[in-house]
Amino acid sequence: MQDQAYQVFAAQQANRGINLEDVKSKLKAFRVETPSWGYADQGTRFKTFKKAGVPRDPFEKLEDAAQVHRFTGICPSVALHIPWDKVEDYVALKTHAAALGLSIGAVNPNLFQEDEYMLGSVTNSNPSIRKKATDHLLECVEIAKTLGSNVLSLWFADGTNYPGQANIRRRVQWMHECLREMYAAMTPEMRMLIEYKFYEPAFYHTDLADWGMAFNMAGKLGPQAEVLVDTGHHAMGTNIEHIVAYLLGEKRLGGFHFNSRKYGDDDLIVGSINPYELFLIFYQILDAARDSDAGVRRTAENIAYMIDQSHNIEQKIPAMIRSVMNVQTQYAKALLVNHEEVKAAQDKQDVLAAENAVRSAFELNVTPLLSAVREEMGLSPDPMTAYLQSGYGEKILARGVGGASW
Ligand code: RM4
Ligand code: MN
Ligand code: MN
Repeated sequence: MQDQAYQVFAAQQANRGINLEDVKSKLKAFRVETPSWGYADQGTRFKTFKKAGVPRDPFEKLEDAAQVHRFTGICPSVALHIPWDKVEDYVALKTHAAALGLSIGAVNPNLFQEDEYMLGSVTNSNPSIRKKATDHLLECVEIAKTLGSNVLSLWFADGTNYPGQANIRRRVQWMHECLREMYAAMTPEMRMLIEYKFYEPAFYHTDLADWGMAFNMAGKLGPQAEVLVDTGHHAMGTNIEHIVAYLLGEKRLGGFHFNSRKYGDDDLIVGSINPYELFLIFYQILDAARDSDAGVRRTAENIAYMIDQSHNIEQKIPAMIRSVMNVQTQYAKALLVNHEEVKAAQDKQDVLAAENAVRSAFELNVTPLLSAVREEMGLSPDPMTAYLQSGYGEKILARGVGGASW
């Protein structure tokens, strides 16, 4: 049955002028990183519901992440948040990851948990608090070195709640000073990814509120600093794929945090709200991967794809698998855009044909394609069912209630 569906699909794609072998090899090479904190208990500002089976420490978070990789085959790295994932012995953590077939991905310094940071971390008017924040950033560079990670991913909760609360221009300078020190400590292989968000926890202004501010900060720091786009960090109605295209054109797009949002920074399962947006993001990236400028192509090929999600009410491992599958589905659809067809329509200034060339790829059913790719990778064609039937979800119940929060 599956084979027949695949044959029909393959014939259809040959007719559309798509090189399916190329599509399949890109799907096999695609990787997306999962976040350690997505396996922990998380909540809203009202309540964190405690679940049975939640990992109790970073070692167990990696064990859960290994399950996502085992069934999807495309998630071999895990992002850490420090100090949420602080351990005595990072070499032991790295060894544990390797034994599970994983590596440590982005190291995320956390500058929003301690009382001193209430009025800012790297932007605090108190120099000793800025020093403490900078020391933490430097500590994270060292941890990344020990873990063999080359990505430092920065998000700052810094901002103010009221007009006049602080000097906005001065705060940006302070942030720049701290980040300059961190940048100088990085090895030449390391990348600093700078994330922006327009509100929350601060409600009047955020020091890095949008892509332009992150872009400007990255530009001031140097070529190893790039912008990270978290899909949940924009005002309603923002055209995220436009931001993506612009950053690609400027060779400053470093990575993504994928998640879905309906209203705010909701951190819902990727692709659960607006899968078309995700598809259009991938369309822009794949278009840039064909650019005549080698630098743009290189940027498009070096994007760090990550999930940044929190699970308040759902089971965490299957929720992560669902997100990974949804990302893969939209990537697969975007790989089926016929760029020559789009280009021909653009050259003729045929608006309807151009829009149709893009949208029609989104409307294709890629299930036969993904099933075939997974089988060729030695995986179950249906990772979700395979996980649910594996017994892992039941086995971890023995951990009891009261695992790690965040
Ligand atoms: C923030 C931001 C960061 C993430 C934290 C947990 O809103 O998205 O990337 O590390 O949440
Ligand atoms: Mn994020
Ligand atoms: Mn967020």
